Amino acid sequence: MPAIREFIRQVAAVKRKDGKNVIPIIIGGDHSLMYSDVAGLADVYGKGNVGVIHFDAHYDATKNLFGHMISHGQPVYRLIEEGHVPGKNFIQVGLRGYYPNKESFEWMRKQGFRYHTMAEVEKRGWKGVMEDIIREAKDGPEHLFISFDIDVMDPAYMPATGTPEPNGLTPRETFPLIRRLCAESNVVGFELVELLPYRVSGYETVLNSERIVRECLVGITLRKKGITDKSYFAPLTVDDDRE
Ligand SMILES: [Mn+2]
Repeated sequence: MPAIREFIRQVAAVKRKDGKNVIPIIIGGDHSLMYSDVAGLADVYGKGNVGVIHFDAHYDATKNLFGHMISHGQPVYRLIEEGHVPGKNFIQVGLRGYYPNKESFEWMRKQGFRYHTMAEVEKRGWKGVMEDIIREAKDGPEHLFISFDIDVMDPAYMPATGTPEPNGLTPRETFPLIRRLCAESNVVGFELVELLPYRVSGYETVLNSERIVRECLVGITLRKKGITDKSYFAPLTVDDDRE
């Protein structure tokens, strides 16, 4: 954990040619990585100066798991407890299933978390929820970290993961949101975690995981080029304005 945190700190402190910092992209590995990744970025930008958008079926804020202080179920608790990220700068997307339970939701409310469960998506529809997520991402600290646990997506698309949970996001819901978050917010780091390729033999999980990372890279590039129009599509790919 300390070695990863130090490595992230070193990478994120490097200045690019345009004067901005390098954006580390971390591919895991389980979600315990999140602790080191976010703490390393907070070492660079300052405690409380990095907000987190956390995509996950689970809330990962367990206080004590079988006596352990850190595991893939605890990074959020540790980050909050140690003050790296205030609860109000935490946005969770995709929660569902048996966890978080009532007590967990109450803890999240107390910390000031903003969260969007799949129950909310069912109630309101994806479009409205997605716009809220993007608006909230801009209503926080200047720097944003995206933590993407692949189990936020439906196991139909991401079966090779340790704790799959039915009724998740589809690619068509997820990809545009990742692209837009990376285009419209100041993303300073991105992680994709919980990929477990040997759990299910097949190609779809790595295929979709690779695309998630690529959507973020496209978003970062759009931002660099000054294209932040949310309805942006490469003109040749759409038939809207054909003469
Ligand atoms: Mn997780």
